[in-house]
Amino acid sequence: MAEIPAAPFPFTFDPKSMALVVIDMQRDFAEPGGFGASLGNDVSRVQKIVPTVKKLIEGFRAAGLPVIHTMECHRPDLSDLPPAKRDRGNPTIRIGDEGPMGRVLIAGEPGTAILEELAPLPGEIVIEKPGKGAFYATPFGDELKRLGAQQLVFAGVTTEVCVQTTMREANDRGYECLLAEDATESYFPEFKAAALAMIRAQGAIVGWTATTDEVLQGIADA
Ligand code: TIU
Repeated sequence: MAEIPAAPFPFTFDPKSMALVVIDMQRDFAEPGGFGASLGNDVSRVQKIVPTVKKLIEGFRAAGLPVIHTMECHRPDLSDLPPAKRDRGNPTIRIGDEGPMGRVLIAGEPGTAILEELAPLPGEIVIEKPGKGAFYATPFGDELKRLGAQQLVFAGVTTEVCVQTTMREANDRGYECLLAEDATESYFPEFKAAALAMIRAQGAIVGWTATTDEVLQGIADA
């Protein structure tokens, strides 16, 4: 078994069962005029982690390890969008409405796409998910089983919403989860700090955290 110097204690892994999961690095969360901005958020915070996420993705690819991408999005007919989700809060534009980058969070629209710098390569798994967690109403769990993945490294946005929800879902299903702390971001710095702390509290109750360089070094040494 190989090791990454993580918190709250080293994360041991078998390279044969390791995969990277990049959560929702979509234009809708990172660019003005998208869903994240419609909720009143400063999306420039998400832009800042793009080079680090890219480095992590490229490290996994170079090591021949799987990279899985997720996208929060809905069908054009909104059949997978509960009214409770669409009608929540007071956004400037709602999911499904026409915005500056096409219909907000709708599959196939320009704003829903993964950022060009982080685009999936042909053959990489892309999971379209209607919820915050990646397991709900998707083939994510089946794809992980098909890959034989047991240890998952997470990156993406936002730390306390889709990343944390997916990590908790994965943890309950028996996966060991490590969050790359500099390759994830929140619109709220205090929420990111709290999410990292609660993930690794109580002896890694949800999982581990480490920097991108620590993850990549651990993989290189394996
Ligand atoms: N991907 C994800 O986290 N979806 C969100 O809606 N996040 C917010 O923080 N709003």
